[in-house]
Amino acid sequence: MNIFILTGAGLSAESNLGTFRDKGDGLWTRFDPMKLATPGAFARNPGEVHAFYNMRRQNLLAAEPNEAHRALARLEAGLVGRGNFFLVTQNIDDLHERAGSQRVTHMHGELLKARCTACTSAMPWREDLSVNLTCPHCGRTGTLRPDVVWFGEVPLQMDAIDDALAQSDLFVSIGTSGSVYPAAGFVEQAKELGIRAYEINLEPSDNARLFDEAHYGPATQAVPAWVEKVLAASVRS
Ligand code: BJW
Repeated sequence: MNIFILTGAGLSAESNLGTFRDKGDGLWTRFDPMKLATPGAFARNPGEVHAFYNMRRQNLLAAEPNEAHRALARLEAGLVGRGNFFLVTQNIDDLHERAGSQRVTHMHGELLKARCTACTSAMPWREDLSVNLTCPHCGRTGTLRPDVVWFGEVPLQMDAIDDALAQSDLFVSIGTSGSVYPAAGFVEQAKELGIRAYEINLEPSDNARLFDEAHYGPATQAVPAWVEKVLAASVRS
């Protein structure tokens, strides 16, 4: 069995990192993404964008992976030699890695990395960013930005993602509203290729009608339960 998994903010919600669009406390219900998550916003007001990502980086450094992250790491380990496992996340946190996942594709980048807009070097970064910093690679000042993918930018590793999806037997979408492309289009791609699609989310996503099967509930309960079923079936087969 070749499994392709897409994760979103709902997976890390129970690690206290919040989501983008949940009513009330979603980041994009409190902050305007057009002022914080576009290249134009960064060009116009880098200080405000840095403050937003500095706050989120500090929250991330205080957060811990949850049972859903740990279950996906167990699944990856349990499927070694039994099939391909491809995990792509829209999340910019490092909770999959800290839970033990070995191979994670971060299509929207990583909050614990900075990138220089002048020389394009990317580097690990755990401190606050500001316009006063100098790039350690090229020596220019004011050019460092969070290494994340904003609206209007092309998500990372799309060729590898498309290849892995095409080779899978099962597409599983976990904790994502299905409202941001190209990730929101993966389920349609899967269906066109005849691949079964399964959704795990707190509530039906924008694309819920496209999935063959779904389980609605908190990720920390729904994901471990599903993983145990898959691992048990893989041992029998
Ligand atoms: C739980 C739970 C619990 C809660 N347990 N579940 C049409 C077609 C194609 C593109 C476009 C289009 N129209 C517009 C576009 C462009 C745009 C786009 O999609 N806009 C939409 C608003 C319509 N897309 C882009 O600009 C992208 N680039 C692009 O398309 O380039 C062109 C190109 C593509 C491919 C090849 C070649 C060219 C870039 C998108 C970048 C998105 N960036 C952000 C910010 C990243 C940095 C940061 O974190 O600040 O990424 S926006 C934000 O949304 C973030 C997320 O990764 C992304 C998705 O959010 P997610 O994860 O789904 O979170 P939520 O909050 O929406 O949903 C959470 C879900 O969890 C909910 O359903 C809850 O119910 C659930 N939940 N608690 C389980 N405990």
